[in-house]
Amino acid sequence: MSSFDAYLFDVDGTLADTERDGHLVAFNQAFAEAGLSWHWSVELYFDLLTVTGGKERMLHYLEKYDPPFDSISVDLEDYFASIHAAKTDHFKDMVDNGAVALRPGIARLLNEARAQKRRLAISTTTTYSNVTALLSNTLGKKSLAWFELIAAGDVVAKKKPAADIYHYTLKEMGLVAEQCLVFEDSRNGILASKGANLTTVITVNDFTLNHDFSGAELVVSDLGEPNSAMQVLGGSQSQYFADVSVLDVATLDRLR
Ligand code: XBP
Ligand code: MG
Repeated sequence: MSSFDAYLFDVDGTLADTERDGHLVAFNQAFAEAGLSWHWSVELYFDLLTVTGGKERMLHYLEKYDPPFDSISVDLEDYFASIHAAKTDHFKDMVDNGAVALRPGIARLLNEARAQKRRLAISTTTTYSNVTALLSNTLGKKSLAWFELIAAGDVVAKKKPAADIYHYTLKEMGLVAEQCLVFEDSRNGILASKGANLTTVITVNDFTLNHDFSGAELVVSDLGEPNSAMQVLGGSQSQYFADVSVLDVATLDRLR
């Protein structure tokens, strides 16, 4: 059987459930500090997450919800960039204080993949420093070197659902699509990965459970741990995983 040469990981919702207890809290802290009366609820954030990228999400909120805003005269791009920088600091502080844990099976699979010489990369919309904070605080600083590439945030012009971040990752690593397996958690994520013709495993979470994952080869609850089986929820190749309770390097190669 052939095997995947590289695993490409999304971050938010895939490596960790960062949104509700991380990004959302950080956005609200940054709004309050900036003197804005904005406060995003979990329900509202669920809707706002359809737009990827924190700066883009704030602009979308302003345009769609018309919230109180008396800074009309400011350059919106600069203004949101400064709020976003403060939000990023808050997010990193939370991660540094252990507010976010890796999802089931992530550390296990990363270790197995390294032991079996699979190449690893991150392909994400989130800000670069959020990724390094998350990895350092969950897997240790040394884990940054496990990833050949951390492709993040504004490194590409168009964020997910555009496929740019995956095209960028393939080009930087000298890979073709057939060699890679992607891990994503959302509709925007699979649109991006499939836009680059990449085989994709979806691990759902509370925010994305009901998303349309058409095109995914495998949709699961999580990667599973020996003491906590994952559930297969769908995907075009799901029939090959009926006997599987933990996704590891060997079982994932069934997708190749
Ligand atoms: C993640 C995002 C990010 C995060 C917040 O999407 O869209 O915007 O919500 O991080 P994906 P930033 O998981 O598909 O990569 O504020 O740094 O953008
Ligand atoms: Mg995601």
